[in-house]
Amino acid sequence: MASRTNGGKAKGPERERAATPAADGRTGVAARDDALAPPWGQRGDAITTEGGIPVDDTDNSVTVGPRGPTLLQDFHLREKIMHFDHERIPERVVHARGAGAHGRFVVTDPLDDVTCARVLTDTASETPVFVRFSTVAGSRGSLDTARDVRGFAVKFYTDEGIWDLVGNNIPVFFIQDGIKFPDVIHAVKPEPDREIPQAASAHDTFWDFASLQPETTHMLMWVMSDRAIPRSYRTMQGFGVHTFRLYDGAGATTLVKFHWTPTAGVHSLVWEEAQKLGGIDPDVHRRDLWAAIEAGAHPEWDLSVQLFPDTEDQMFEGIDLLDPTKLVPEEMAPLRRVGRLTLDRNPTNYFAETEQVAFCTAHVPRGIDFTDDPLLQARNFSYLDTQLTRLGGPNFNQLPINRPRNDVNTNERDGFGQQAIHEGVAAYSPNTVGGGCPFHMGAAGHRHVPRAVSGTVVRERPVSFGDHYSQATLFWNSMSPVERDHIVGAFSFELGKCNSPAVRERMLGNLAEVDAELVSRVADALGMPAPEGSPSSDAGASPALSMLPEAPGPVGGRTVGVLVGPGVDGRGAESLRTALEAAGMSVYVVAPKGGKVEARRGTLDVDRTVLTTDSVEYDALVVAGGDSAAELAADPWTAVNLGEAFRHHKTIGAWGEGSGVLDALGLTGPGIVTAASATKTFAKDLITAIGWHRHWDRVPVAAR
Ligand code: HDE
Repeated sequence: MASRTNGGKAKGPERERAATPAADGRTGVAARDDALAPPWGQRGDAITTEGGIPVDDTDNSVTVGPRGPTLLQDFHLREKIMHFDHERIPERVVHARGAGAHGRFVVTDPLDDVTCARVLTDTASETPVFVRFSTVAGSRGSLDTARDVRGFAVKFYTDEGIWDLVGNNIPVFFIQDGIKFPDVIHAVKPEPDREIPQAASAHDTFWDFASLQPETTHMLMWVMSDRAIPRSYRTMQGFGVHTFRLYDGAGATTLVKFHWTPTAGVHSLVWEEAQKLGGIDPDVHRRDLWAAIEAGAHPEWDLSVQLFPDTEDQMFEGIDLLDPTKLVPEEMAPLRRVGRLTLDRNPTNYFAETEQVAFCTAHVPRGIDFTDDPLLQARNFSYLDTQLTRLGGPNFNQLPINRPRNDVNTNERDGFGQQAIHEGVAAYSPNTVGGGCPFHMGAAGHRHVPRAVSGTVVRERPVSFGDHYSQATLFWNSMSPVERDHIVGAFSFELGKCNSPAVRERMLGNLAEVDAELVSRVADALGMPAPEGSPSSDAGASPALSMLPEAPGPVGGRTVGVLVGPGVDGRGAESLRTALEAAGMSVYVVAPKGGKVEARRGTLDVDRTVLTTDSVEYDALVVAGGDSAAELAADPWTAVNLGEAFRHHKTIGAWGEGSGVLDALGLTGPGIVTAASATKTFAKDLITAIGWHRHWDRVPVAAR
């Protein structure tokens, strides 16, 4: 392979960057795939112009005398500045803020009874994937922790062509018809006169729209729940949202919904924590994904499907499968596992891969087809169209990250940014001068399933899309008390930020149709009367919708801060680090000052100081034993941060003298783990406690 001088990553102070050396010996990035990222743009050791002319000096412009005017003949200066001036492309209209990673998908339980798509049936091969997670409303530089839906877009490079499953972390959507998408997005984006607020739905225009468009109500319940403030991209579910259609080799069809289930469990932040974290580490989700992959804690999801008979009315048990504001409870249509997605390689270059990746719902391989869901139909147009502006022309599929891995042979030619040098003269079908190529694949290619469709051309919603509240009630009914507290808190926050009393009043009217307790608690927080509604009394509940774990989950990729000071039991801290790291966690020693801290015996390396970190960056805090405990107890930082971790229901641990710090602060109850010394049992108890994610039964009051 050609030599590269600056393709590697510099070692930085951050642990995630100093992690596992990659296969090619560089730190931080695994060997890149030359098929996807050809190295031709960075070949040779010497600096050249874009035209390959070696350049004498890139630090000084050509001038008349060292202090004189700059000459136009300096082609290197002009090219360098011209290129710089055009380094940015338009950010995505929605989902501008994101993070991506490479990985693979393996079929474990073939779906060959319902589809001929090899990506869902072939257990012998592994499909390369690129996944991009995102927020929706914020701009590219906005914070990761905004209350928002998260995008979960998967590009499968199958050997039958690209499959893009462009989903979200919430199984339903705000609107039923794609024609409403510009409206909902204009409403949630910053208000256009002053362009605020950034990456926030807590403002009048969003709630004005939402209150007038009751089909948003079910989705609003999800967005006001903790689902909209995930702990990590690794701990989110993903959903294809729409109902798709599968077909087998004989043309028999089945309707399907796609689900991603993370093996790390489904976990979120609490709102106060999300707000603080957005300031302390606005890149937290990006960093977390990157660091987990570098550390070898490869994020994983199971792909499952819900299958439904493809009946003429495309309904299932009274639920209109074409309505994207509805889900089908797992209790009614159980998940059937198909395979496992593993993300194991970080991008080499953010722009080339994560920014330029172009997903398109209309990219489906043979065996997968669409339904008439009007939101999906509009998306099939939009994702192709948007790239013309964003990626500058019709050849965006030729960008390395978007290229299929299988052979491509089209009659499309030319256009901006054409990379291919097509041969021959017959860019048309049928032809004889090209030997008839490219020839038709017939039934061996993708085909839209033949279906009889008839009707009157209308511009109207189907009656079966008319129920906007019963599944919102189902969601509320399925929540545990703490999850309900958080939903009430979120509605109270968001509507509390609306200036218009009429908007708040209308929204309360909608919530009254969901649940009487919900509306009375939100109205109470707003200091407004609660309207009466007539919520569905038989909406039922779906326990699968609750996020509360039934048992401690995996702790790989979790973070623990160990609070230390001079005189700390350094050996204890080291042995705790070893045990927690063996379980896949990252341990950070936090001290009043940087460098090394004097330990009881020897010294201990400090990772972060009280000036550079905060409890919100950790899943658990542990107070170290040793003589440092007295000093820690007297430090206001300790009290504030332990109090915060306690309020956020996190695991808190202490050993030896460290336990006295917790006693002095009155921190007792579930999720508080103490021991005389930092033994293996102490580490094991901490791991179990962290596996619960949060200890909701700690305090009776709702954590904000
Ligand atoms: Fe998107 N959406 N969307 N969307 N969407 C885009 O495509 C659009 C919808 C989703 O990481 C854009 O390439 C319309 C539902 C994700 O690159 C754009 C409608 C769902 C991503 C677009 C919808 C999504 C996008 C912006 C209504 C969940 C990020 C740039 C008909 C199932 C993909 C781009 C990535 C991105 C349009 C509705 C998810 C403008 C018109 C429903 C995850 O084309």
